[in-house]
Amino acid sequence: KLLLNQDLAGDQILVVSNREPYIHVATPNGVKVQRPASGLVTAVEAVMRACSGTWIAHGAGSADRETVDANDHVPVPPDNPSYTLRRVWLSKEEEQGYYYGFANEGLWPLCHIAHVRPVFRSTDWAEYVRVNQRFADAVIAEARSDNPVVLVQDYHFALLPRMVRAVLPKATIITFWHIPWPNPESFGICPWREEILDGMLGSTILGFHTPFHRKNFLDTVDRYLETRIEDEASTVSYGNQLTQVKPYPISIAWPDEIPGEPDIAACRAEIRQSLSLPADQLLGIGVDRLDYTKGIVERFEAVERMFELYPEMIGKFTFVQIAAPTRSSLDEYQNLETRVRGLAQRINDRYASGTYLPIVLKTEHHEQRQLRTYFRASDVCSVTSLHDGMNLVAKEFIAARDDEGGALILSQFTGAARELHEALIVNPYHIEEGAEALYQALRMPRDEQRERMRSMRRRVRDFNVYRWAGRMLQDAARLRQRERVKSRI
Ligand code: ADQ
Repeated sequence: KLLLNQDLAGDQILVVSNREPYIHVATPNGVKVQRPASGLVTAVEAVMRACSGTWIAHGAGSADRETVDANDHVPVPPDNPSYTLRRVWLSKEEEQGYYYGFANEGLWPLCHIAHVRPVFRSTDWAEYVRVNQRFADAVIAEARSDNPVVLVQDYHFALLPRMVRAVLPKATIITFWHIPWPNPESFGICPWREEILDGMLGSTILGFHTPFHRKNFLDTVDRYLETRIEDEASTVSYGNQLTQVKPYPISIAWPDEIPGEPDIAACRAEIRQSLSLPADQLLGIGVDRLDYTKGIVERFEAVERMFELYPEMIGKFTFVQIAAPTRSSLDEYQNLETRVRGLAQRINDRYASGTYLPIVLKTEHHEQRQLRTYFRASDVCSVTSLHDGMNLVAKEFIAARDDEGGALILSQFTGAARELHEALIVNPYHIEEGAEALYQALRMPRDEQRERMRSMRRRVRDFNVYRWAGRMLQDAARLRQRERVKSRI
């Protein structure tokens, strides 16, 4: 699944991410370990299992805080340990300022153009700097040599590459930015734009999902820093440091055949029964974190508009939205939840009758297995992000459809839309277009579904998450090899 490049064999690999690959939760029977549903964890864990490195993460709410050893080294996976988990324990103030404040009220809306105003507070920035330094110190403490391979994940750690570089100049630092990168004007409103760019350019390799985000980043660097950019070689030269900036589109682990999994007909029957819907009900599905970038309001408005335009769908079509609560302590997220609930209620008040509900809203986290059953049971999956780095839900829906059935509606503002051309591509801000796409999807002939799904399945299977990790590591190995040869001359 993942061929670790020979040239990296024996090298130490350190991962830094905000979230842990294993969450320790308290239960009546003691501390139990949960695996979060995340594409990143699947991909990066494959690397860690192959090379037995160390994964450094924020131990948010972990129940084993009191019981870990003084250095906090936990062997994982619990059933068959092959690498080490090391937590950085943050205080309430640090978590508030670094995670909720600067990362999620500042950088998140800054990078996603979703017309939510970023909030920049000096106090949050101070915590962000401090926490990046704490994680950088952890990397440095864990390094067994002067040139480990460090995999830095996401917008929580923009400053860390430079901080690690200052102490370990020979380290190979690969930073992957999981969210979009905006144009220079938009990014320019950040009061600490130069510091962020300088921090990121401490990386050896900097990865984005799409060539478009990569280009925005290079334009931003060009605007605000004194650098030399070689577009063809994909490098930024800044001070005496060279950074390769490249697109690495993320994906999912293509699922193995699941023994005993109910077939599509059984999934369709199970979900319709559980929702008290008739066996032939048309079903739409949306799965997201309850985040304002995901376009859930626009998705519901498109459903409502379809009912206005095509009243024959009233009673026949139900849309199920599974929305996992996220960052719920922030005002923007509470406001969104109120709006989403209000809109679902309004549409239901307008069109419900008897036991029929046009919109079913489930605001809970679901197991991956349950999501897969919903994907298999649905006629259409709707991904209408206002802006999204990639969007893995679109790929999970495709992977779940081994019958080559179902239709995918996909926002043109997702990274996924750059690969999945056979989806029904929509502008989520254009409600009429969304309504028409939904109507088209629900009436799509089986042959057309098959044709579109078949080529999307082939693409997601071939460009899976192991390919994502493998390509980055391969580039790192090539650069390390070059350095080794140079140092021998
Ligand atoms: P996210 O914004 O979280 O990721 P996405 O790529 O869709 O967006 O991944 C979400 C994951 O969470 C999926 O695996 C999905 O199945 C799961 N999930 C969503 N709702 C759930 C629910 N109710 N219950 C259980 N699981 C749920 C960020 C970027 C994306 C980028 C990824 C990976 O914003 O653009 O694709 O990182 O780089």
